[in-house]
Amino acid sequence: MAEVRLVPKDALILVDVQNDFCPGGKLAVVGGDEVVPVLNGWIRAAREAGAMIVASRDWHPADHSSFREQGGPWPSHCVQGTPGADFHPGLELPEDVLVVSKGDRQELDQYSDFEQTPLAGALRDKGVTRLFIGGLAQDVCVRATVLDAVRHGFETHVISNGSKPLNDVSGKQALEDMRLAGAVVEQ
Ligand code: VGL
Ligand code: ZN
Repeated sequence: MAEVRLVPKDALILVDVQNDFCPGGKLAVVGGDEVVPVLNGWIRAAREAGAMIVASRDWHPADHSSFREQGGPWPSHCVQGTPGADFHPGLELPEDVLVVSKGDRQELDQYSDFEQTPLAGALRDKGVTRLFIGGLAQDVCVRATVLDAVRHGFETHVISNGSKPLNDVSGKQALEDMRLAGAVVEQ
C-alpha cells in the first residue's frame, strides 16, 4: 500500500503492466506479476485522493523495428491486439484511466512514456506536479520514464517494490541512476 498521502495534484503512472512482461509472456520479467497487488494498492490510494491515473502500454506493430527479426534487440512482444499486449487482468484500472500507447510506429521505439506522446501536456493540463511511477520493466521503460519525468520538472517518485527489472544487475543500476537524477526511490 501507498505509504505516502496522495493529493489531487499527484499522478500515478503505471508503466507497461502487460501480459508479455509477466511470467508466461514473450519478454517476461521474473516476478513481473508481483507488481500487480502492490500497484493496486496505489490505484486505490490515487482514486481516494482524486489523483490522476495513467497506464502506458507498449503497443508494437507485428514488424516493429525493435524485434530481432528486424535486427532489433528484443524478441517480438506486445503486438497490437494480441493477448500479450493486454494489461495484466489483475490490474484494477479505473474507467477513466489515461492510456498512453508507445512504440506504435514501426521505425521508432519509445522506452519513455514521455517520448513523443501527449503525456507531459496531459499532466500539465491537470496541474499535476508530483508523479509516482511503477511498472515494467524497471531497467528499461520505468527507468526511461522516470528520467524524463525529472527532466520535465516533475517531483518524481519511483515505486521500487511496484516495479521489477528484466535483469537484476541493471535493475540495481537503474534505481541508482534514477536516484542520482533526483528521483525519490520509495522503498
Ligand atoms: C520494454 C523492452 C522492450 C519495457 C519495452 O516496457 O520496459 N522493454 N520494450
Ligand atoms: Zn517494446
